[in-house]
Amino acid sequence: LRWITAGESHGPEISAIVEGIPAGLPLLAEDIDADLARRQRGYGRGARMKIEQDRVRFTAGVRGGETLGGPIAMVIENRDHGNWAGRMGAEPFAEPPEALTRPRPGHADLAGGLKYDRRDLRDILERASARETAMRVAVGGVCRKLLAALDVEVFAHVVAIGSVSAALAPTTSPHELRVLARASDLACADPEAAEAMRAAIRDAAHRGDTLGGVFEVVALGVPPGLGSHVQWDRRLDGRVAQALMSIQAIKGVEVGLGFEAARRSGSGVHDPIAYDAETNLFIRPTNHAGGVEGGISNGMPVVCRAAMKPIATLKRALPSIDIRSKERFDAAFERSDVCAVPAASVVGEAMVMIVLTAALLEKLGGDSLSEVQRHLAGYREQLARF
Ligand code: EPS
Repeated sequence: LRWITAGESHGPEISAIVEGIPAGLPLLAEDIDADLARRQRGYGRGARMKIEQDRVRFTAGVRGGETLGGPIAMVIENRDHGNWAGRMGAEPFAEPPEALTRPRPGHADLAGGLKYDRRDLRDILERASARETAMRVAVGGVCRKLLAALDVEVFAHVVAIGSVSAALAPTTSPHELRVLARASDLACADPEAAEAMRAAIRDAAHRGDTLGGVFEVVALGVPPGLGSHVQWDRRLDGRVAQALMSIQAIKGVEVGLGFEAARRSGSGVHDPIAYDAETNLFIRPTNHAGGVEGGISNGMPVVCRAAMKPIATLKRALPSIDIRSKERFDAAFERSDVCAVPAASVVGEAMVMIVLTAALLEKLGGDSLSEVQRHLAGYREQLARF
């Protein structure tokens, strides 16, 4: 599976190409649009999301509602582009737009300007923007369709915003978690915590500040044997960690117990192995490993978490230096989200779906959906005979 995105936040559109999805997968734009809409929602989002109405348009790789096996090309229109006439087009400017020379702390502005030698920092921030994550969600949406056809389901939920954490009973089933999270405007399965989170977001907004948080991604139905111990870049947990860490504003990733495992002794960490004679499958009473051992999925749900820093665009700006005058200023503020953790959780879901789709296709092979499904059935038979 190969994929790549293109596009600037206020350019005409953002786009993606994904190659390696087998032929014969039923795929409609509306399947993707449902995820795009979820990414746009969430308590704490800013004014830009009132302008955009993300919808995907397939421009290659899909015919009559089914994939063809070739590269799938998709575009999403940036409705805000209309407000950037003369400033964001590909043609030479009739009149040079005012250069953005004041880098915002916490953004790519300064590091990117230095690296690419751009004196108008808009050339950096337009691509660094989290607008790009809409396209990741579109690619993830294509993967969701394939995963569903292979009985794999992935969902995310928010477990913390700022200093408020969700308290979830250990008996909460993954199904309940998913339903509760979907019903919440914060993607949080604990309604009481969600109320406190909303208050914390309102409080941050009043103070001209922003908030980060933590979300968890859970993948159900993942067969054992995805990823490999034999080489560093084939380890499934390493691939999931890179995928999550690559999301704008993510500063930490955990798999299973994560950092908590370092505080416990071994007997409180490793999951005992049991056997279910009815299904002929090995089972685990606990899942501290988060479904991955030795870099290989072990048949338990894959569970990982990502920590998002607070949005770097602050109403009460932090000190910075104008790159032209070298003088100190307090950054100008236009608009921003106060908290985008619920949106990031939808992006995290997409990134994990992309990694699992790639790993499944590597394990199973196949050029058509029916061939991949046949290979999975054969592999499951092999597992039951082990
Ligand atoms: C973003 C800044 C804001 C966000 C944007 C990401 O956009 P603007 O600068 O136009 O107000 O709204 O997020 C999206 C557009 C989106 O679709 O998620 C940033 O600097 O990363």
